[in-house]
Amino acid sequence: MSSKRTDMRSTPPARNERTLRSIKAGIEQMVTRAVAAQPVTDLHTHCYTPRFGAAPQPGGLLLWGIDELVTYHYLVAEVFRIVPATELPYDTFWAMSKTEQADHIWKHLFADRTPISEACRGVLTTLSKLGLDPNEKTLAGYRKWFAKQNPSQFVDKVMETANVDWIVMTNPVFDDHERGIWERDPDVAIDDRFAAVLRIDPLLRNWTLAGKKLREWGYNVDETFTDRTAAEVQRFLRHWLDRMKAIYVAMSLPPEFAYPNPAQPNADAFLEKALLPVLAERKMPFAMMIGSRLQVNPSLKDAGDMVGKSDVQSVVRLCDRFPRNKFMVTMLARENQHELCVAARKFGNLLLFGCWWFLNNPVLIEEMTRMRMELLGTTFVPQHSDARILDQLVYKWEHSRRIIAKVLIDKYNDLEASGFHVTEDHVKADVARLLRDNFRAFVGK
Ligand code: HDL
Ligand code: ZN
Repeated sequence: MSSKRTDMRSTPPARNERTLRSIKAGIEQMVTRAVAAQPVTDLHTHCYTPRFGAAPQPGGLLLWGIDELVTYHYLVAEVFRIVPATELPYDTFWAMSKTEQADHIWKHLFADRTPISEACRGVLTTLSKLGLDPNEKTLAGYRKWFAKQNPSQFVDKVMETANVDWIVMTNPVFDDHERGIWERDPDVAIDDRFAAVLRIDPLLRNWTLAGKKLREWGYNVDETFTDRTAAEVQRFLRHWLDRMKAIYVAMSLPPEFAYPNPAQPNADAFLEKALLPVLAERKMPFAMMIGSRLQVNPSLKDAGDMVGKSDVQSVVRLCDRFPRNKFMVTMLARENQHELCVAARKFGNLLLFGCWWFLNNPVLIEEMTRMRMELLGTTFVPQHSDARILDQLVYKWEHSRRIIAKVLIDKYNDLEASGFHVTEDHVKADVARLLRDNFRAFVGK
């Protein structure tokens, strides 16, 4: 038998318990260090540059500080489970000032009860990481501290604390208030800490409303999606992509989203004749965030949305029929995650991202990250913060980094058990792909 065959069949030297233990310790150290050190590009947030105006300025879009943090809509939903609307009518709560709402939430969720939910724990992590004691019974002390902060400097402080190198915004052009700011100040997003994203939900969720607005803005579109309408919608898209210098286009879509959808010919035509040709021409991704059933309880306002199971095969058909387009997809239902992972194995133009909204909880982040890594290697983006309040970047990334590190440590130990030697170079390269480079490569930045 040739020596080559003998060499090929040699097995790695048996490793004794002590060796395996020191390898495990080494891996844990390497991963923890690399994950903490790797700057994150946060590909989906609702944060804004300070030029959009900052809270508490009326109409300021950059939300930050303790009162915004404590009145985050996740916590509004949670406080109404403790003091129900039968005791505190929704309108009474909404008529309160921001500070009164925050005091109400702090009392019931943080002072009178254990703040054990993920959204509550997030506030505590943020306060601690900013150097504050999260055990206060009232917000007075925090308000004094935040009053000394300046919004733009606070952006730097939060980015440094969270180790985030780029904050990708969500810019809903059909929102009259935000569009007005863009029209008055075309350079409003000129801030190298931020990137803009053109968000256009109504074009698929409510073509009648969208068409009416487009006509008001001077775009000659019809009720049906004629070729002239397609050309005008393309002109609209190009105008705002250029004005915003957007790096991708995003939509949040209902669980019923389907492609093709014979019941909604305008929706199919919008994708086929307007959006996807423009994006293919610019090699720009289309981010579909699928599964949000809006306003199941309108009295909760932003907190009134919920989740529904979606159709992965519609994503499969889009990836298959539009091979020149790039699709970033996240789905809101836990039940969709495995089928979506398998879909990503079939299409290189599909990039899965994040543990979105109701999935952004440790138990589900761990399950999804393990599933994705075992099916996709490192070819996905494990997380985005979805931060609405700037300060949330601190906790959303502190919490997710820990879980991503935990999964990586396990997977590297599995590799070592198979005889593969994991080096620090492997770890650093993998972590960079997951937290920054996969996304930047997909948007060409
Ligand atoms: O539509 C979206 O982008 C969602 O992320 C919503 O903003 C949602 O309300 C949210 O804040 N999720 O975290
Ligand atoms: Zn969002």
